[in-house]
Amino acid sequence: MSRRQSFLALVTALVLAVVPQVAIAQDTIKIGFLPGVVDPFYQVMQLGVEAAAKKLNIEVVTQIPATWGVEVQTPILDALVARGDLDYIVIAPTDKDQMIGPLKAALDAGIKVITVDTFVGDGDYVNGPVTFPISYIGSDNVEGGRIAARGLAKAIGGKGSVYINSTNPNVSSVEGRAVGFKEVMGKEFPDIKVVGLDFNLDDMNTAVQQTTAVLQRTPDLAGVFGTNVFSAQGAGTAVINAGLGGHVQVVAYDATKFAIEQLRAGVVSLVLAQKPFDMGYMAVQFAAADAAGVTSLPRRVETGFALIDKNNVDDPAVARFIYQVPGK
Ligand code: T6T
Repeated sequence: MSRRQSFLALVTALVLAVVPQVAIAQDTIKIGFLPGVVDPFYQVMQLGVEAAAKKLNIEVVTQIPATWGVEVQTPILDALVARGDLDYIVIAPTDKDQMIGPLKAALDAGIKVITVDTFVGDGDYVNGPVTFPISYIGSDNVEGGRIAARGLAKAIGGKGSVYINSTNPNVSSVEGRAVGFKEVMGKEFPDIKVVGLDFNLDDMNTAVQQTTAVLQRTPDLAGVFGTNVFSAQGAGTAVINAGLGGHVQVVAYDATKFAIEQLRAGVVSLVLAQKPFDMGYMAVQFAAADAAGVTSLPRRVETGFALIDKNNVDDPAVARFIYQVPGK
């Protein structure tokens, strides 16, 4: 081999060694993560997103709205789309109808959509009215509402008046929870009456005021279902302020520190922990798999619950699902 031939052979070998890395770099995707609001549930979801992104070497741009609502989430989504460098959006839509248009615009701009925690349309991305998102990854919230109803019915001995404090209408997650709760109370517990459902617009102070008013006008109130972090915290606080802890039972969706403290104090009888870490982690994995050409990703993934009561709260297998954010 001449010196020139050996030089060319060396250059070719070097190029071949470098090419695979170039190919990987070109395949890299960038994801926008847009949850519903700043709260412990979505903060844990963010941990899942970041863990998967680190593992898969994917860049994520996270934007968390300060308050809940279409009017806050839409401009943030539009700005993420306008960046022009995102391939996927992982989003918890804050309204099942009003977020369809803004998400369709993202898709038209070339950004694929994965919904976590909440969905658009009816959540059936195969046969439903909205089919463009890759997948819905989240809780089966109607089933969660049923579980909450059975838990509350047990805690109050199967009779009395109960009340639901929720956040906003037209949000798939909390709407499903109230539907499942009322369904079970109506079908399985003839001696329990659901006396009301209020929307606190994701504001804990409003939830306190609403629950306080219901406690005052319903002397036989036996239980309250708080359908999310702010609702359950507000409901629990109102019960404590009225000196009715242990008399009026609270079932709390979302395993916050507050809910667990009140479980230990006997104010809350059941906590439904969702799996936000799993939702975030899987959403990033799904984006990576879709980008790699996987075509059979499930269009709906139910992540399940951990049900926490005073008997199992110290069991590490259950306690690991309490929402824990380092430094918070
Ligand atoms: O309950 C969660 C979430 O599942 C829901 O969609 C909105 O509220 C929370 O983020 C809790 O604040």
